[in-house]
Amino acid sequence: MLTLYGRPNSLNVQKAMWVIGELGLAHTRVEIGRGHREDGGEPWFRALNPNGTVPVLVDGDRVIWESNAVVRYLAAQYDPGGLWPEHPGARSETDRWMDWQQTVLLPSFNPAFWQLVRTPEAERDLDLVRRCEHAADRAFSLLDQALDGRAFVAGARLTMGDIPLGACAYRWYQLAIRRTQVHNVADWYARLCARPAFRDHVMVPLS
Ligand SMILES: N[C@@H](CCC(=O)N[C@@H](CS)C(=O)NCC(=O)O)C(=O)O
Repeated sequence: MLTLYGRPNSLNVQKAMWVIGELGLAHTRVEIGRGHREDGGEPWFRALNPNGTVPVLVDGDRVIWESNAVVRYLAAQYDPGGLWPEHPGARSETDRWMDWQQTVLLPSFNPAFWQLVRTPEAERDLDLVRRCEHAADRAFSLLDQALDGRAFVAGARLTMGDIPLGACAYRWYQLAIRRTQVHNVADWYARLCARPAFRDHVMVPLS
């Protein structure tokens, strides 16, 4: 039995829950987050993840933190040949998008999310939001090119590479910002929205 620690409106928790939902894995989700890191974390939780952040996955005596590591673990352990491409070359085509999500895509618009969703209206930095619009447009345009002629980011079927990207795309489409037209991304996003596990675990209210 898997135990997943995290709150449902956390982007990083959503990645893990989406995979759990896709694969129909038996699990318990323990509600935790928002306050743990800021408070320094409770000792029992810090013992699981010294960062004090969610998600944390416990599978038997194994503890995994960092959301993309959780996604990789679940894919490799429970869906080899599916979400987890077996061939190293094919796997690199999914892997690179997971790293790109953390290093390029999320930083491009995450400050806008914090301004528009987590900051009181009177204190918002709208110049920062405008800068994020441009950065996110550039990042999603790059993804748009990669999705040209492909149903999913690594080819014809959903792989773990789509998971972090899809969770980010939901946020980007929800934010009250200006967005460039990216038709391949829109088509891919529609395919994700047709998946029950995506709807159940990613398409939830932002705040
Ligand atoms: N790089 C980490 C980031 C984890 C992270 O920052 N998680 C946030 C939620 S998305 C968190 O734990 N925030 C504090 C909290 O919710 O108490 C990952 O991908 O897992």
